[in-house]
Amino acid sequence: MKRPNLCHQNISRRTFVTGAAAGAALAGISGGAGARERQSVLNGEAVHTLRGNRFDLNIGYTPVNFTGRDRTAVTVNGGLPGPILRWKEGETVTLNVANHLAHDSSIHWHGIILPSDMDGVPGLSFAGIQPGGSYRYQFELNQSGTYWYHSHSDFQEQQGLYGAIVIDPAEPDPVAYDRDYVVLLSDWSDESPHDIYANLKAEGHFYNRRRRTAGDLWDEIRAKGVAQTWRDRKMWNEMRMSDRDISDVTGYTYTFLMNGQTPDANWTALFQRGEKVRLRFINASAMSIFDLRIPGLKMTVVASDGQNIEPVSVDEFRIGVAETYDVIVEPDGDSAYTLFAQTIDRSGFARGTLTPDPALQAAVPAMDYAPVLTHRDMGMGHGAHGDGGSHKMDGMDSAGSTDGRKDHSRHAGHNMEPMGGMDETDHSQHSGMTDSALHNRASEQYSLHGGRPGLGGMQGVWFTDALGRAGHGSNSSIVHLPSEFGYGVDMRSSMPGDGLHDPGIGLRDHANRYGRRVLTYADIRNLTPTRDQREPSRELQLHLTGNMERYMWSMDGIKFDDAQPLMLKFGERIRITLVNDTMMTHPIHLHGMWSELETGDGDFIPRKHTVIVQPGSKISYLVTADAYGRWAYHCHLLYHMPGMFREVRVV
Ligand SMILES: [Cu+2]
Repeated sequence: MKRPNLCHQNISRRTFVTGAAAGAALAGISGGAGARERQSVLNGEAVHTLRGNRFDLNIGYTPVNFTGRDRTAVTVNGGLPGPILRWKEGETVTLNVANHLAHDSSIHWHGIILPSDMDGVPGLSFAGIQPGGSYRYQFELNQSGTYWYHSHSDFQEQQGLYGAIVIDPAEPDPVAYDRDYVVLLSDWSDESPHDIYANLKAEGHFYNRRRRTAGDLWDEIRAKGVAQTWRDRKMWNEMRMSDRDISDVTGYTYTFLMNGQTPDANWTALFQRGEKVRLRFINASAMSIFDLRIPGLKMTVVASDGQNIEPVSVDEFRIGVAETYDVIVEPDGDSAYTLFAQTIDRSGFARGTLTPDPALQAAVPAMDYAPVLTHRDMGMGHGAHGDGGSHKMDGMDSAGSTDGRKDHSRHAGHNMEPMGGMDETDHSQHSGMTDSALHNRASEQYSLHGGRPGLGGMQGVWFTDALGRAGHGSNSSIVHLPSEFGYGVDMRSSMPGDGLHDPGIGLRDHANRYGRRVLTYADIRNLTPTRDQREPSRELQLHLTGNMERYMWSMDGIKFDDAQPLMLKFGERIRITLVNDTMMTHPIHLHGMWSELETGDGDFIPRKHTVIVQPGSKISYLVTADAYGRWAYHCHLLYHMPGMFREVRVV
């Protein structure tokens, strides 16, 4: 197998990260669409906007150069990203998509509620688009807001096949603004995605060059003493994990793009004095989670995943792969501002500029410190001791004051294996209940094989009794199925943390350390009342599982190829509780239906299409199964998707 050697390529890491050697990003624009406009930006490589209700989209190959090396991207109408599609709520759009690739292709309209055969997932909702073939998508738009589209075939998304969708509302927009920009974030690699995947399969840590050094060791000993340092190291080593596994694919191969521009190319947007500017952030990355801020500007978050929310003023927010956030900013008329999107592992950033004057740009800030994983990220519940800071593994990642976690003491059990070195920590809260005890208890109380007859076989744990109230999340026990005890699963969270109030790894102390208010899911409240006011009739507990060293990903320990579809009954209202039994942050996307995130207010439940599930944490949302057919349900990290995937079938 061909293994790329980054050293031989004579490209410095800096070149990758900032795109320092890049020339023009695109060789030319081709494709058959009619009238075009440009986003109002300065540098010539603007993303085109297509308006109307009939579109001709051509998937093809386009030469690009982001790092000084010529490469071939897979694009829509020759653009990376593809054109911005600007639609109008209430209209029916028709999209004729032609495939000029040598391979099958597809376009999935992410977050758009539509019939199953228009969803664009090969093998589930249609057959895919063959080379030289085309497919006519047609559907009615019953929503407004910021969305995006991307290929659902092979690894084409990593190669550039993505673009923004903006749907203007039929009713007057509740959000006031003077101009708006799409800000689409993505990750580009000069390596082929198949090589990246092969490298990860060969070694899960291939792109993680941040493993500890001798200098780190001495710092740690100074901070914690020899004994504690040794215990912590021993634990991580025995688990064959690295506490710096924040991202699998990093700035060592990625150049991070904003609207297709490298950090050095500096995508730039103009405003005039006194204007309110709406920025529509879309994370169209294959693998990169970003923390976004605009130094010097407060951001008022007005929409999440296309849905209007009660405005929240923040300094920083995390945007998972496939999520979208719309913010309003009111920049000072005389200053330029940097749009700064650093990756979750701080291995690189995307950057752009918002300015009243083409001659002005703002400083590019240094990246924040790189976080390390802690006990709480393994679902071991130490965060439940007040703010979690008392059990941090080093000084870098205390929980801050953001925590509103519940008492998890009744969710007993503590079974991280191998467990060497951990016994000295404070386990007073844990009863030490074993997994088999949990199994027995679960088997007594709940059916492991589907809560209702006639809805399929083995498909996770369903709870039907004493469910928590709609909007307030799960109160069910954590159950690890027997399928979670194979070699494909190297960690199980027995006391998963609260995925709602925690801003996430690397952001927990930003309020204290930098005075930044960071958005959490708990801050999000829908602008309009919850449509479906019913209580859930049953609850599915689904575990996100994996083995990092072997780079295997699954749900409930079962990879997609071996899994049964999750069967839902048309019209029913259910709760899905996701338990993250891994140390990575997974953005989970349900097609065809909304994921109504239970953030504590049953009357204003926010609707999302993609939900971040933090390491060692759980989170719940409600789903109304109002769309017949076969739907994809998966982690949106591209290289996790082959395994961490389920079919959801509404019958
Ligand atoms: Cu994942």
